[in-house]
Amino acid sequence: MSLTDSIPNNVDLASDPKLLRALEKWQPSFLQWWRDMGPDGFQEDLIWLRTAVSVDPDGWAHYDYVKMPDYRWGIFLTPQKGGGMIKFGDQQGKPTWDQVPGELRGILRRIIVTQADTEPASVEQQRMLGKTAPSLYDMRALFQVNVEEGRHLWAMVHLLHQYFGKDGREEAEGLLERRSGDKDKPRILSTFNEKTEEWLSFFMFTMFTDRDGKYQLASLAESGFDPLARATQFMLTEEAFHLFTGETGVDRVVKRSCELTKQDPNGDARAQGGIDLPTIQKWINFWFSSAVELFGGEISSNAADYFATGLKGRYKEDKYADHRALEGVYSVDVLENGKLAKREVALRNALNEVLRDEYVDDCERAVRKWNKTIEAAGLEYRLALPSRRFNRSMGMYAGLHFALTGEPITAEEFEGKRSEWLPTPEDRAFVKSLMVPVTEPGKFANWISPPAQGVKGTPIEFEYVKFHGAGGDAE
Ligand code: BYC
Ligand code: FE
Ligand code: FE
Repeated sequence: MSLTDSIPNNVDLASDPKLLRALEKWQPSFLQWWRDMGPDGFQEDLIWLRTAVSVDPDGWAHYDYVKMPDYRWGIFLTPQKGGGMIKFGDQQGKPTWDQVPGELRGILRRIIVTQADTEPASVEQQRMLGKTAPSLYDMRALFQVNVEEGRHLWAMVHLLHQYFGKDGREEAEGLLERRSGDKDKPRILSTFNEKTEEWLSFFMFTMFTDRDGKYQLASLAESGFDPLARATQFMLTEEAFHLFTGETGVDRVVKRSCELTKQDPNGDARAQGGIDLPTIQKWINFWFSSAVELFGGEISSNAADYFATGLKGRYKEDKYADHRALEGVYSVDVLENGKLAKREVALRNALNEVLRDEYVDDCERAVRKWNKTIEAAGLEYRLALPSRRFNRSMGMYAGLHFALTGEPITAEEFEGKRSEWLPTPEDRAFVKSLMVPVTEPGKFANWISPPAQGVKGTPIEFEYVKFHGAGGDAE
């Protein structure tokens, strides 16, 4: 099968033999990486997956059983929007670029590589989870997320190959060589080197880390480099499902936790084989604080450059009145002599923080929903996001210590509270001990509630995964 057949695309690959050859050369390395570092096991099983087949909002995806290595990872750019004008920064109003402007080559490559690197990293982080899926519904969700992160890698590699020549091809190789958590060749951003060994972490990751992806992609979808804007815009259509998986996944764990708490004579969900609410809170503290790092430093000249040059905008740039952002100031909380104080920063240097604000609001919204679930169960407990200053190791709060509420505290105070605020080795071992696979259609592990409904109109009992050798048509 030729590459144009095996890769659905709307970038007219067939008419660009040089690009086609470059991608054809990269494809076997990708497949080898998928076999080595993608889901462990399940590669011969039939998974009911969504595949992107076009950019038509009403029919962009096709659902069917597919073996993961046969998944058709396609390349799609959404149709151009915004009238071909750069929307923001110093070049506002000038035509968008179809080619990389020479002077922006280095920084653009860096942005694309940073984005690209997260995609395979997340697949590596999640590679063992299939073995302990709490249901077929959840197993399918995991693999859906994994193949789509693979497609996001393809989307970025296409840009590297088409627009960055030899450098781009080398970067594309590098993306398959780094490994999440590896001492010598780790993934670029910190969170993507954390372990996700159990499903509570998977749901936290898709809730909090994929949500960083949403805000970063949306900012890149404003880019004056037109192919990047259109590639990231299409990635966002798939991203919605990843976020749904995380947000509803946590909600289902919360719901079940409440049921088990009420059922236990001592109100102890753990005694009933579930995850208690305080443990869920610790996971939130860990994963939220890890994900907020991904927005970069609070005061960042890199962010100012990305914006000034027209490469990376704000979330929904259209909603702002001033697209140059030269005038405003932003007030950042800094620590001075042990006390929090406000410091005014030129807006352009605070754009990482502006984006982080949008993200934090969105996370707050989800926490309110989870709390509604607890309230409906009649329990008093409430979940909360920690302060964005809590447990940071990048940016200006790194090396300092803050309580969950954001108050400055000493290193000793922090250490004294660590086991109350963050997952302990015992907590992790306990959560892992609950991870027993459930593979009977329609059945769910004890620690999680079923979802409200099945995927795309299917019943919850639908056979989302047909195991190889399980008989008949699974072959
Ligand atoms: N870990 O000015 P600063 C997704 C570095 S998630 C390690 O503060 P800047 C997905 C930084 O590179 C979305 N290093 O920050 C989710 C710089 O290095 P140099 C991913 C970090 O440059 C789930 C230095 O610290 N997309 O799609 O504004 C599953 C100080 O730089 C970190 C993007 O990231 C960190 N957390 O960087 C699958 C979009 N943070 O210059 C997928 C592209 C900062 O000192 N990236 N550094 O060597 C960017 O726009 C920017 O690079 C950042 C912020 C947002 C990461
Ligand atoms: Fe992605
Ligand atoms: Fe994602």
